[in-house]
Amino acid sequence: MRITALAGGVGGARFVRGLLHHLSGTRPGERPEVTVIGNTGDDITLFGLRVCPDLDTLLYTLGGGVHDGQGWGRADESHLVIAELAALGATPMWFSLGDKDFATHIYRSQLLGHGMPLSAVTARLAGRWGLGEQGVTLLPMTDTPVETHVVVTEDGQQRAIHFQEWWVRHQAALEAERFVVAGLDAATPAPGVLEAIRSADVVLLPPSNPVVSIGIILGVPGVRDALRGTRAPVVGVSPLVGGRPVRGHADVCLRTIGVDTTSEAVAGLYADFLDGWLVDPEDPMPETARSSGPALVRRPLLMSSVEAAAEIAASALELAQRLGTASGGGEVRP
Ligand code: FO1
Repeated sequence: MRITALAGGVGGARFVRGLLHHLSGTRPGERPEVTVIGNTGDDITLFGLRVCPDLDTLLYTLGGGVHDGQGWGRADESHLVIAELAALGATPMWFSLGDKDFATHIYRSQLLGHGMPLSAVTARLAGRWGLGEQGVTLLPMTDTPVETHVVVTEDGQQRAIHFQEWWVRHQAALEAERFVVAGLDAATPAPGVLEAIRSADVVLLPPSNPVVSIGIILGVPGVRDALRGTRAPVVGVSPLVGGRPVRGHADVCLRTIGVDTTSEAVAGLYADFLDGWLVDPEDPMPETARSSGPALVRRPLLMSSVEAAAEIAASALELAQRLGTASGGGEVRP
């Protein structure tokens, strides 16, 4: 069995960690292969180093090295390098990079500098974190540099700033006019991305940001068509609990693209390929949406622990199994 997930940073990583926890009960030899396609639109070059926040959050979370309180960066981190950079007067200082995290960016930048594609670099980093032993392949959505920028108005002047500056420095509080994703139209899916969608038994959309995480992956030419064409049931998990994102600024991102912060509206962004949709019990998504939209399952969606995330992932797989059986597909139970 092959499971493919599209993922952003913290929400995606916690969901996939829960999925792996759930699958760890599977008999040896029957363990599903999991391919994670990570968003690279958040990537940024800082101090001459290429930083890939979503890929790193996935690596650290799945590898057991993440700072769990933050959800990103390394556990037991020190900050000597950034302090020295500050003393030197280097900028920017609004993005906190720890020493162990710096090592990832130095190594990645060294390999990229030698001409290695990001997918191969990511595979090398995944080896460090033991992803292969867990049956996981982590793929960047593309090897081509893609960067999300946000057009903001400040003092009556419009300008584009990097997504990280908007998200981290301004906490998404600067009024955004629109997102501009440099390099996306010309990007090609990284090796294995389209195959992972086409040959999957189940495709999962974790509760990642639908605009600046999943939305960016869907914008890589060919990805959306592959999702429309796959024989696998596509099951998503709403990123909204109690009508709000659990963390991050998905509500602001949705407003910026003119979409309501509701599970129904988010499902609408995936309407052309979404087969099943998990929403929170109190979600106001109308039952009438069942007839026209994806199959709906209500269950608590707060990923308060690895076990809670595992149960959500199990529900997503159960729904996929029902949908696969209904459409005459094969057995998808792990
Ligand atoms: N998020 C913050 O809110 N503040 C930070 O200083 C910060 C630093 C950082 C460093 C490395 C990394 O991989 C992630 C980091 N993040 C930080 C999280 C991250 O930038 C965003 O949450 C995501 O890009 C949005 O998905």
